[in-house]
Amino acid sequence: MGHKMAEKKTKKERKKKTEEKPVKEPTKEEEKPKEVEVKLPRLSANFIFLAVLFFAIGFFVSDAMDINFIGGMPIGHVVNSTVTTTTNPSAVTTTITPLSSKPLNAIVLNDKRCLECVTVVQSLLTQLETLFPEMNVEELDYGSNEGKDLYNTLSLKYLPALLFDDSVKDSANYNQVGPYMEKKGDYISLRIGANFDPTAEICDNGIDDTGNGKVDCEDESCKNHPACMETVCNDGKDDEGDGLIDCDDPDCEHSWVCMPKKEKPEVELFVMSHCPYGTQMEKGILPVAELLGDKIDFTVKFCSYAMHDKTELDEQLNQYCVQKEFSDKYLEYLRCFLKEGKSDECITEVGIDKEKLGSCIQQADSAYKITENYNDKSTWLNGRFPIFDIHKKENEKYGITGSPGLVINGVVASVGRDPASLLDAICLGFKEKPDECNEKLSSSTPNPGFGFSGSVNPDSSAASGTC
Ligand SMILES: [Ca+2]
Ligand SMILES: [Ca+2]
Ligand SMILES: [Ca+2]
Repeated sequence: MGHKMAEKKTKKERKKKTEEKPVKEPTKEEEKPKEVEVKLPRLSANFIFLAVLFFAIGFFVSDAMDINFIGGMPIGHVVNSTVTTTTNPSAVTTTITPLSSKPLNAIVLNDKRCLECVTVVQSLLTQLETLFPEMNVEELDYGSNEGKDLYNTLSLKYLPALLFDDSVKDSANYNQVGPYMEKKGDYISLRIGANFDPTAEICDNGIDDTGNGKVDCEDESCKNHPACMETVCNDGKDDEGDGLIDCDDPDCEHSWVCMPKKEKPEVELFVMSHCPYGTQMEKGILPVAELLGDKIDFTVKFCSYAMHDKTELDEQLNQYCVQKEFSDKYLEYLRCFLKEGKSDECITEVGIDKEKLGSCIQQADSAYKITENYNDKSTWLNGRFPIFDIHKKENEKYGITGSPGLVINGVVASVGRDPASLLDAICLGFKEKPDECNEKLSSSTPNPGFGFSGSVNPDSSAASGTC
């Protein structure tokens, strides 16, 4: 059955579901800013500001969606509405005791539904206040009429906006921020790489933000928001509350955990026989294959090219033929081979007929031109890797590009390399799970390479490397 390959969705990605809770609509009384007196520490301003500013650049730029750039350099970033809102912080006017004779007025136009915006503004203000101790800041919320008017008048798109009077140019430290300022109507705006669009529907706040009568997930624009999707496809829960659980929800259509079920699941593991991450996966899956026995159809297949020279080609021919001619001895052979990679000893130990094996190897070698291609470097992949074409068709079908790659019932699965995770994954492929699926196998991830001792941290790169 040519089942379409599943889109790879890692567990982490699927778990990305936002955990924010809906918040209440801002109350009317908050629309008018209140005045609060605060004292600021007298810090030596410039370096701190710039240091923090540039720290913020590095920190925020990575997932910026729409950043304002100044001289090719973004100076801050606010994530957008995919994350929810604040717990109603009051709009506040901060009055600084003027230290110079010239007053400097600034307006912060923000949206309290955007928690990140509030945090970023707070930290920016702290920095700016050290630069401009004489600054009077008025904070306006987009939710107020005044805020909305200003937003529209200045044709702003994203919030927060930091807007200064012209008098900022007379400030002693203007040269520190001048390059990051631009004219906006009657104001001078500090470009902070904001990207919160206050006119868009916020998908998880229980409010019809755009006034089109459609709240949150009902709004078309929220279709791909995590709060409006079945984000975990195998937890037995209806994540977004549309009445459809896990694989019954079309959102899970491309998740590998929703693979077609079979009476006897087909498990294809693609490796390079001497790839340390391939052997790692083999050590993880071996107890599962041994446990499930002929309740599954388990085959080790090989990548279309080798990275570990002729030894690897020979061993892959060897294992191909052991599986073909002595299938009931393969797992035993593999368990032996994975200890130290000693094929000959293992063939003897497991009691495989060497003559019969040898003739299979010879046949396969000539049919698939393994040695012939090895001797003709012009056939090598990128001139570097000899070709191993026995499972070429399957490699192409599943898009296998390295070792290891796991396919269950024709769907590429993204699974940890410990026996417990692999058992769970393969058991998802059963129409009816056998009792073996309740078995508790080890959940420690085997070391890469040969040998059964030791394990690695499942979150480390040693647990997910590929050849
Ligand atoms: Ca909403
Ligand atoms: Ca679910
Ligand atoms: Ca659902």
